[in-house]
Amino acid sequence: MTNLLEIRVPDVGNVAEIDVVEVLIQPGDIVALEQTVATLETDKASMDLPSSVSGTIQQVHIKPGDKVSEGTLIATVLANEGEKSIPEPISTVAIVVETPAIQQDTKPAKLSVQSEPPPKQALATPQPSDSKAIKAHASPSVRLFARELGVNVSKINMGSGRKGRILKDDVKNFVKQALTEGITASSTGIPSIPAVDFSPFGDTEILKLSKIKRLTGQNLTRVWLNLPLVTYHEEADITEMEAFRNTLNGEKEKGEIKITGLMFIIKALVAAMQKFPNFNASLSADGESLILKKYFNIGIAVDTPNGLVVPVLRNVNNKNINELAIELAEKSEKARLGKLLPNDMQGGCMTISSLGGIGGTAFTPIVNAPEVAILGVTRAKMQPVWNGKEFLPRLMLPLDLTYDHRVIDGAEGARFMATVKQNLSDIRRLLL
Ligand code: CAO
Repeated sequence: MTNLLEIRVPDVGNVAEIDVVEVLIQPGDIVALEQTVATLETDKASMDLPSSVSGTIQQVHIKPGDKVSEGTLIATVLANEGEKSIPEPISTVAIVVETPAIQQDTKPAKLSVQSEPPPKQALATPQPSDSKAIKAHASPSVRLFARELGVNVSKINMGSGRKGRILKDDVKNFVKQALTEGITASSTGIPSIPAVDFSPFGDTEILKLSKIKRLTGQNLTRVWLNLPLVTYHEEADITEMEAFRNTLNGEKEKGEIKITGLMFIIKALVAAMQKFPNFNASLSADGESLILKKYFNIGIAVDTPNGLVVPVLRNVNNKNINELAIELAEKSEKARLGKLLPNDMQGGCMTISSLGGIGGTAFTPIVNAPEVAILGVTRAKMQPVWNGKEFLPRLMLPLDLTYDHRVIDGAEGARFMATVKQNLSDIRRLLL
């Protein structure tokens, strides 16, 4: 024998013409007793309509936009064995009043207010008080759903429901977007830069950012927000190194890859990393230990038409200057043609960002986390240097070291750079 029961709108206290804003069931759904089947809304309040029976939905008699009142048939349900429809009034109808904000003050006749658990920490946002969260138009079940996922509904600007009401799908989309975009300044509670209409000031054109630029931007933001960064500036006298480099290049056959100062910088850096193992390390995700690396791979920031990429030169300690020059030429060419594979850009221990071919006197590069430091290089310049007796013209190379201050102390950074400087000023030291 079939046991077909009905879900109807209970006694809602002389309120007629209540809007149906969301229907949460469809034929075939299994509903539990008290499970929300629809969200109703009056001018003043929003309420979740619970099922008065458990079983399988046979037919749904309402749709969003309908108007209902006490007794309106909501759905017919093939009830579970032994089930009887609960006589009205249904025990609890959860209600949220849109304004004013304080939910507990609301005492509509015959509707009991369902108290909801305190909100969890919102998804990457500081949690405003719940009374503020009520500003967002969402039913109690949607709020509860949002809380279970750690989402603060007040962060969802506009829902897709009637009059901008936030629906379950809006919460799901918010979570999806947050997961896809990763961390952003606004998701940390830092106010985002407001959108500006530039049209009053003149013509504009929209240019879509390349994928590399968008990914780099996200990564840089993540590092900027997570790492306490310090940049230390130093200068190395590369007069002798430059003379040696010119000699080497003078000996090269036509068409052979020339050696730039960068190759010596890579070697000088790795020699310093061998002396200061903290620079060849990454902080563990829990921030409690340091992972020391026994290999020496150096990333080189390469400027390409699509944005910045960082190919990695592996086991640099085992390669000579010429091998490094050839490898960097190949990898930077591949980078500019967009042909680098993910593997070409992985496994770096420290990165060099060299703007020396372009110019500059100093800059503050951002660490390529999970590495702990990055070396910036700008243009070498002839300068008068005092040797204790006289000024001599010396070729001075500006260097900028940015480091993660959680791992590297200021004095350690200064000592490291003193070693890099020494290695460059007297490249015989690289033989030691
Ligand atoms: N001082 C003076 N001259 C320098 C110099 C320096 N610090 N660095 C390079 N030069 C000279 C080179 O000797 C070369 O001169 P010649 O043409 O006379 O031989 C010229 O500048 C061009 O060098 P280069 O840039 O082609 O070669 P490189 O080995 O120094 O650098 C690479 C290679 C791939 C790092 C570079 O081409 C590049 O892409 N740099 C940009 C990196 C970047 O955008 N960084 C910013 C990241 S933001 O953090």
